[in-house]
Amino acid sequence: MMDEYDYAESRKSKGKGSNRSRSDHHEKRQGDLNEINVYSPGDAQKLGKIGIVAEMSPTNYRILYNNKFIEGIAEDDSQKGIVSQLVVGDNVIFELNESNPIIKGRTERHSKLARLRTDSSKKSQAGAEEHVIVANIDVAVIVASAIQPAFNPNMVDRYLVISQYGNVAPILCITKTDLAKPPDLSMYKSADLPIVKVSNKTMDGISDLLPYLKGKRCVMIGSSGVGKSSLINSILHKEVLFTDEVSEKSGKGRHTTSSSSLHLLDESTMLIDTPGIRSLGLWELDPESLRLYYPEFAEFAPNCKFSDCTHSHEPGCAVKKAVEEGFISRERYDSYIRLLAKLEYDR
Ligand SMILES: Nc1nc2c(ncn2[C@@H]2O[C@H](COP(=O)(O)OP(=O)(O)OP(=O)(O)O)[C@@H](O)[C@H]2O)c(=O)[nH]1
Ligand SMILES: [Mg+2]
Ligand SMILES: [Zn+2]
Repeated sequence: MMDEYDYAESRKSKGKGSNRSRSDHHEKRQGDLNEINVYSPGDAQKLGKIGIVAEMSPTNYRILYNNKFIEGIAEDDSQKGIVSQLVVGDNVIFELNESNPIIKGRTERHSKLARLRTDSSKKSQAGAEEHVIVANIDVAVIVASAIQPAFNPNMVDRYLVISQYGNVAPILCITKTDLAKPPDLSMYKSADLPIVKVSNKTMDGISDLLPYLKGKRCVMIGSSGVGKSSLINSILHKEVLFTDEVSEKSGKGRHTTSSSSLHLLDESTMLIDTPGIRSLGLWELDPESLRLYYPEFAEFAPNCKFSDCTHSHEPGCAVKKAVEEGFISRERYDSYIRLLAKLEYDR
C-alpha cells in the first residue's frame, strides 16, 4: 500500500527543479503593487518565525505555528497586498507585533494546485496564466461520490491532471457508498492511483484512508456536494466543518464551503478543505490548454513537424518520439491522450 507513496515521493523529487523555475516564472506576474518576498526555506529560517497559512480572507488570516493557530489582521495596505498573494498552505515568515502576526514573506512553493489558462493570443507554454489555489501539499484526495452528485470520470481526470502538474500525489476517494454501489473504476488500474471507498454516514472505509494521509499535508478537492467537508469531519471525529444537503432538484451541491481551511488531525497531519472546485474555475479545461499541464512536453514540442501538433495522431511528432525513447513517461503521455480524447468529445 505504501509503495504508491514512494512512487509519488520519487516523482516529486524528480520534478523539483523544473517546478521551481515554473513557479518563479509565474510568481513574477502575480504581484501588482508590492510583490511578496519569496525565500528559500534555508534563508527563511534566519528571518523570523515560520508558520503555515491555515485560512484567510482579504483582511484576516489564521496561521498555524507550533501546533497552535494564531489569528491575524492585515492592518495596512502593505499587509493587505502581501496577504492577497498568499494561499492556504503557504509557509510564511512572520514577526509578532503585540499578538498580531506581521507577514514578511513566504517560502518557495514545492507543490501546488493551480489553474492554468492560455493567453488567448498565444497557445504556448509561455502564454500560460497560473492561478494557485493551495500550496505545499503532499496529497490531493480527489473526492467523488458514488451518487448525488453522480460519479463523473471526466472530473476525476481533470483533478488528476491538476494534481500531477502541481507535484501533488493523487488519491481517489469514493464517498456515499451507503447510498449506492461504487462505480466501475477499472479505468484507473493502469494509472497507479490509490482508491479508497468510504461512507461518511456509516464510517465504513474511513480507516483505510488514514495510512495515505498520516504525516502529510492533504487537500480535499472535488465538485460541490461530494462530501469533502463531511470527509474531514469523519476523519477528525467531530463536526468542525459545516455541510449541507445536495439540492434535490438538480442533484448538485450548493457550494456550501466558500473558502479553504486547514485542520490538524495530529501534529504532522494536515487536512485542507476547499470549496467545490467549480467555483474556483478549475472546471474549465479546453483541449488546447491541456498540454500546459504536461510541462515535460515543452522541451520536445518545438521539434514537432506541425506547429499546432496535439501530439496525438500527427506524423513527425517529437513528443511521441520522446515517449518512445523514454524521455517522457509513458504513463503521463497515456493520461494526456485519454483526457485529450475526452475533452475533444465534450466540446
Ligand atoms: N449518505 C451519505 N451522505 C453523505 C456522505 N458524505 C456526505 N454526505 C452528505 O452530502 C451532502 C454534501 O456534503 P458536504 O460535505 O457538504 O459536501 P462538500 O463536498 O463539502 O460540498 P461543498 O462545500 O459545496 O463543496 C451533505 O448533506 C452530507 O451529509 C456519505 O458518505 N453518505
Ligand atoms: Mg464543503
Ligand atoms: Zn507533437
